[in-house]
Amino acid sequence: MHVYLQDNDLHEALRRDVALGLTSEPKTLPPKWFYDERGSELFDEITRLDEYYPTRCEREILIERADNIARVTQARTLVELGAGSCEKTRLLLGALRLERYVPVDVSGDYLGEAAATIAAEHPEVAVHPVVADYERHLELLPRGPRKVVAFLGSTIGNMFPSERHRFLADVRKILDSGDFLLLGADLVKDQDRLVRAYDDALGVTAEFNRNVLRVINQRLDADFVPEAFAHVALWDPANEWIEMRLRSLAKQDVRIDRLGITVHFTDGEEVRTEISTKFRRTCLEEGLATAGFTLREFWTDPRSDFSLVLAQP
Ligand code: AVJ
Repeated sequence: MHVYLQDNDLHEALRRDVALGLTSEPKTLPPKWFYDERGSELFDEITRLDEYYPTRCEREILIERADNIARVTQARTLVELGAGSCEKTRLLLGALRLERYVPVDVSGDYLGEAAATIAAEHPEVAVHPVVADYERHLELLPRGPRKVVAFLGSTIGNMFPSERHRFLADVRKILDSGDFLLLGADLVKDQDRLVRAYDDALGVTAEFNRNVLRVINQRLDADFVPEAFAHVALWDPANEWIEMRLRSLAKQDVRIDRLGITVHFTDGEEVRTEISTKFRRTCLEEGLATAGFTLREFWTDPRSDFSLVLAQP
């Protein structure tokens, strides 16, 4: 396993993000810190909720189009950014005739194990897991011809437009002619369905949202009371994104020992914890073109809830 990112780098990044985010006006926390062990379990639970359609839709498209992807790309190497449990890739590995699979994730905790499982299932494929941050280490990833870089699950929706454009341009730089980008992107739809997907009846997403406070408690010795914050999910029609927030249910002070700071919250004050952008085909096509890509395929599920895009340099 190649490790470009140490636990200590992550710790420093968390310190920076929390120090900056909680002293800003309005307060913010980046969504990448949801995913400790508990957070990853909660996200897993989210993907099985009735209201949360994206994972099911994307899986359906991947199954339906796997042979298509194999034919168009003739892929030899698959680089998967944010691979996590490598679950989605399993759907592709049967169809693609790969020489090499490179799952990339910021956390090596599950990556090694997931990669070993894939390697055992596909002895013909060389599996090279890489612990790296795809917003920083793209140029360190293995090159080689006939490569597909996959970025699935609509994680691209968590980036602000400027971050997204930079990210796509960076991916473009590591692709050569004959390579492809395979992108999962959630689509704009009825507002009520969108909000329900991020504010489910069982309250799993609410727990997932509050989990970032538990992560800060554990790693930075803070004394957040997660129950003292309400989960908020709202649709921003101008930006066409869902915004998740944590709303302080009272006036309160929170001590963050390892940063040596105390953060004050007014009653009702909100912390933005995530944006989840929903896309339209035209916007995706334009964004890809700006980054130097041509859209080659645009597949959706039958309801057009979610899209799987194949783009080339
Ligand atoms: C996997 C990051 C794309 O934005 O829909 C699920 C995360 N947040 N419910 C998303 C998430 C709230 C998810 N991503």
